[in-house]
Amino acid sequence: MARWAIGDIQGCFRTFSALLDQISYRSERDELWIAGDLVNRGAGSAATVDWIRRHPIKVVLGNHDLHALAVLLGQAKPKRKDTLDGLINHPHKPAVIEWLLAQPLTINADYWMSHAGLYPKWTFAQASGLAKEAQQFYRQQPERFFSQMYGNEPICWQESLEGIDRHRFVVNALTRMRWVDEAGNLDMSHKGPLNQAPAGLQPWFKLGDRSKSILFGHWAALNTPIPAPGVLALDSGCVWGQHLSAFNLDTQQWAQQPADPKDLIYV
Ligand SMILES: [Mn+2]
Repeated sequence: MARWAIGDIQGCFRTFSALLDQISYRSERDELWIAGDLVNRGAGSAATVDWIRRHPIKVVLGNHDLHALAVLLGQAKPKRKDTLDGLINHPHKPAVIEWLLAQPLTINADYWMSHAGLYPKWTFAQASGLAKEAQQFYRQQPERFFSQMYGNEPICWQESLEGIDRHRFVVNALTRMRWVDEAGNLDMSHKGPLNQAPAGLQPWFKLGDRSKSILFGHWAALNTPIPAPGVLALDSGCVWGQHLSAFNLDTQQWAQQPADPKDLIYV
């Protein structure tokens, strides 16, 4: 039995399949964790979702998956570079929506995983509790949540936050965060590499709870698999023509599959 974690697939289904072959993944034997952004920008969003929802995978949702939900629920228009048509016209669209809504935003086990990482002011348990609260809210009132999900405010956590503002902050921190200032304010405008730190900001993983190792994706420009001790960066820029990575949770080995050109639309 092996346990592998894979980063941002973003619809690169051919590359994903080749990576599973490379690591000899067998669903009846092995465990697979996927760090979100299953869909969008690559050619095979629907194929990726269809394969994952037929297998026993530990998935967390990323910002692109939540955007896909907003579009599928009619609460957002597709953006120019979106590759969500296969999901929008999916013959089992209601089942796809139901499956996406049922996937968590964090996994809290011997490793902790979310798409963007751990907000420095939260413990692992607190972050996972807030994630469940947000998910419960958007499962119960999907139209209300997804029509108001977009936006960067509030930029800092306060326990007193309520309603949509509270859940928007939680979702932003878990799926879009990169740079944070000393006070815990999120900056959503910079995406660059570590050596281009914006003034007054540091990457989220310089601070915070390290009682277990963290798996995350979302930040392809980091270009380094272990940017801090116990912090495992799984997004190696597949959809931008680089690699899809898998990390073995037990042996700490990495496997990399070069992006299949047939998956790529914007390269
Ligand atoms: Mn992302």
